[in-house]
Amino acid sequence: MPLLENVINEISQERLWSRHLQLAEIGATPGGGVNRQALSREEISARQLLVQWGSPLGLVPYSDDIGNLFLRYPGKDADAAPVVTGSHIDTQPTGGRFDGSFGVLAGLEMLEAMHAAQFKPERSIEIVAWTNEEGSRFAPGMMGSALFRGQRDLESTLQVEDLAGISVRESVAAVRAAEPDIASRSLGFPIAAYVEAHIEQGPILEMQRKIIGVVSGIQGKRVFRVTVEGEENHAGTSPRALRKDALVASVDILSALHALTHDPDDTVKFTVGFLEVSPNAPSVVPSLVHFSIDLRHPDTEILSSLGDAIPALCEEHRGPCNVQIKELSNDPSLEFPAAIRDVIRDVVVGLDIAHMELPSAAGHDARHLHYVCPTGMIFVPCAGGISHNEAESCKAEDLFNGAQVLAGTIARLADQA
Ligand code: HGY
Ligand code: MN
Ligand code: MN
Repeated sequence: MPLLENVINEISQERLWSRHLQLAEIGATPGGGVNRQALSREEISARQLLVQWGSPLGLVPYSDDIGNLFLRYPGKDADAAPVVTGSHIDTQPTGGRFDGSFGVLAGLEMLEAMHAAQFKPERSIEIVAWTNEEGSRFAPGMMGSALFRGQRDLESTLQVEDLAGISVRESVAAVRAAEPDIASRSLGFPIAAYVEAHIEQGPILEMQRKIIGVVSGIQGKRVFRVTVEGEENHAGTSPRALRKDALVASVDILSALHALTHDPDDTVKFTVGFLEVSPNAPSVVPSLVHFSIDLRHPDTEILSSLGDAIPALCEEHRGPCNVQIKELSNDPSLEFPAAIRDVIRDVVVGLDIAHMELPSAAGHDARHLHYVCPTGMIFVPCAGGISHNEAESCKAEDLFNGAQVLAGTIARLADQA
């Protein structure tokens, strides 16, 4: 039996499933989901578990200045640029057990199978857990992969703080201090190819009764933070005509933004997921409101024109308050190269698994790796397309099929000189 088939046949559905459940214990929420924030104590424990699982396979762990975690499976040619796969292990506060985790655990399962089959590819293979993909504790998300690509500046990123005033710098230092045996490596290195396995986080595969998605690309996304500044005053005595009510102004601004971004075919995705009112006291006129804007569209031109209209609209509806808008990220739509999509599709056809090609409406670290090396993604279904929700769920056999396709794809790419 050819070595590649050996590898595929060594993939274990039970081991892959049980590792998802074990990893999900770290940061488990009472509602059955996971809250494992970027660079948190929970993520430190999750990293230690991954390194522990990789140790019997001889995987060598590395980390870099932003805390990206890599586990290296040596190939025949130590100097050749490696093939990399992975995703993230940080989650949303009410996250699920599979978003991100599947991509890292499928990569680990692939290396278990390669080790069992004594498969030693030309190129080394590395699995990666990128730092802060979700962007819920520190904004914006995808910090680790954006820095790896060189799209963000390390110093300014390290200064970003969470709501408790803890900086990325302090948090990365705490993570690295907790893992003295993990060697440091510089930020960024040549990669031959990157393939990320992920749950779809949408309903299409399930509706079309397909198991594997060959991902065609990722829609564009712009992230803003808006601050509306008014004046605190007494709720009983201050005349409304003289008030500088930051919440009233924010409501006007948000109504205008919803009108701007409403479209009949529901392609524009506009979300205000975070809103903070200060001093947030029932009898005080709000003086300060912070809110987030997450804007997405598959057409980069439309994304540009809608995003560019936001500052003027905020200005127009601010009333007697001041408003500041800060854009944190602006990433265009992208299409993955056919060369990678063709390899994934060949492997899926060879395994005779029901598949289809589809775009990703969700963002992924693969978006940044796309500018570093030939990149692609493999999707598996999740129930009802539900994600960023504790109820997120998948079938063990779908994860198993996804891991098999990933193993076949990475093995092919890593064996190319
Ligand atoms: O927001 C996203 O698209 C990703 O799931 N973090
Ligand atoms: Mn994800
Ligand atoms: Mn996510």
